Formats: sequence, C-alpha cells, structure tokens
Amino acid sequence: DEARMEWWQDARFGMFIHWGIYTVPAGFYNGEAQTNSAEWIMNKGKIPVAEYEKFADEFNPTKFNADEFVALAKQAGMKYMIITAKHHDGFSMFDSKATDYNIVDATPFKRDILKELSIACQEQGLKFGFYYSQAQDWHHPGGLGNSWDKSFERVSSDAYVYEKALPEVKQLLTEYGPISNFWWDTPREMTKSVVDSLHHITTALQPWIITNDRLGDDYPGDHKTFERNGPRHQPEAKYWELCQPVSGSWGYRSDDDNFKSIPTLIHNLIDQSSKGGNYLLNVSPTREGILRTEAVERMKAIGAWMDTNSEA
Ligand code: JFZ
Repeated sequence: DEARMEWWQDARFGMFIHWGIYTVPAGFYNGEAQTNSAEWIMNKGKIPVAEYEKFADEFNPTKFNADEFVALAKQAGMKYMIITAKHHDGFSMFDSKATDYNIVDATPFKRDILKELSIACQEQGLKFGFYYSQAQDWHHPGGLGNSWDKSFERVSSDAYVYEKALPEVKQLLTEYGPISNFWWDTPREMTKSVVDSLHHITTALQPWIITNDRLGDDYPGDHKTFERNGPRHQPEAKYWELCQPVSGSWGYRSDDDNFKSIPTLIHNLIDQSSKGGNYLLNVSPTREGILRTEAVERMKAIGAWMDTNSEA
C-alpha cells in the first residue's frame, strides 16, 4: 500500500474538472438564477428528465483541446487530473456502452473527451483518474436523488447499478489506459452487495488505483477528502486531500465571478502540502470547451510561483 500511495503522497497538487451539459443552462433556468453549484441545476430547478435531456442537443464544446488542457495543468505544477465521468445528472461524458445518454451519442460534438484526455495525459506524463457519481443518478429510473419527476416508473437502485453504474465503471477501467484514481461521491442508501461489487471491480481491474472515502460506509478508501480547510478539517489521517473550486461553483455558471485570489490559492496549496495533504483544485470548462481567462491566469501564476520556488 505504501508503494501504491507513493506518487500520490508526493504529488501535492492535482486538477479537478467538473464538466457536463449543465454548462448549457450555466446556472439559469427559465431566466432564474439557481442558487447553487451549477452541476446541481437539474435537481434545484426540479427540471423534468425529458426537458433536461435537451441540453445535450446544444452541448458542442468545439474549442476543447485536450493537449492544451493537460499542458496547462502541467504548467501549474499539477501532477494528476480527475474529471467527472458522470455526475449526479446521469450524463456520461464518454462513449458509454451502457446508455446512449452520453457525449458521443447524444450531442452534436460526438467526441469522447475522456479518451482524448487520457491519451494527452499519457503523452505528457500526468496521472489521470475519474470522478463517478455511483449512487445519485437523476436520469436513470433507479438512480437516487430524482424525486421531482413522476413521469416514469421507478426501478430499484440495484437495477440501476447493474444496468448502468457497474458496466460504466468497468468500461472506464478497461478502455482508458492506466487509471490513477477513482473518486466516488455522495454515498447514499445502496445495498451492501452493489457497493462491494463496485469496490471489487475497481481494485481488481486497476490494482494500482487510489480511491477516496465516498463509496460507502464500509469503505474508507485510500484517502480522506475534505472540502473546506480550517482547523476542523486538519485530519489525523495519513492520506488526505482538500478539494476546492477555483471560483464559486464546481460546474461552470455564467455569473460566477467569485474567483479565489492568486495569493489565497498559493496559500492553500502551501497550507495543505506543508501539513502532508494534497490540494485538488477544480476548474470548470464552459459549454465551448475552454476555461475562463481568470482560471487560466491563476493556473499560470501558480506555475510561475512553483518555478521560482522549486529546488529542481
Ligand atoms: C459533492 C457533489 O454533490 C458536488 O456537486 C461536487 O461534485 C462536490 C465535489 O461533491 O458535494 C459534496 C459532497 C460532500 C460534502 C460537500 C459537498 N461534504 O462532505 O462536505
């Protein structure tokens, strides 16, 4: 285990990416700002499944360039990248074989951005991993979290896992090269057997993988994840990570001007790493596939600080 965790413990800094079709409404539904992190808009706006699906028709991030994205992370001094393969909205950001509700089959873009990023990361020497919302899925009739849409008949959570989550996780672990991390999120009432299955295929298919602590009760994972710094969150755990969005929202929203200052970001990085933790900093690509200039500026400034202050 020590050997498996070694690169991660040395890494100190990683890029988190929240990206999905919620960048089309970008925080606004029926002209009204939804007061929440943008990737929650379907839930907060109680948007019916059939209506939310239409955002996929308009998702066409033609300005996306995986090489440039990975190069920027490297320039910032980041050592690994974790991207949302599927968030709570249930939309798969890769060429899923389990559902057509994915970036290749359901959008005019038709490109598998996870494949493109996995290749770019391998070429440029960055570790690459996935965020996956295993319990909440507001699109599948058995996924947890969608109680506002009564237009379809519900199936069991187990049925959802066997039809969608397990096959997708398996595909992500077998068709995208070496996967450094699996970042589960929001464990909810799932049966022990499906949680066990998710855990077992993950470690069996990628024995070197590192997982966080959000799969389910019986699984502490390899490291803890925290969202806010401060004394309460300085853990006693050996392996831990602080994750934060560079601005106010995880997913892109058009009115988000709440960017953390460059000194704050550098402070957070030093603060976490000096205490033995990692800092997973989230950026939010737009519906066009690019980052806001404020975010790019910040990545470059952190990189410049690293260059002047590193010993190598
Ligand atoms: C979850 C997601 O719901 C959210 O959209 C985002 O992906 C974030 C990284 O993770 O939100 C959480 C999960 C756990 C806590 C807070 C927000 N927590 O434990 O404090």
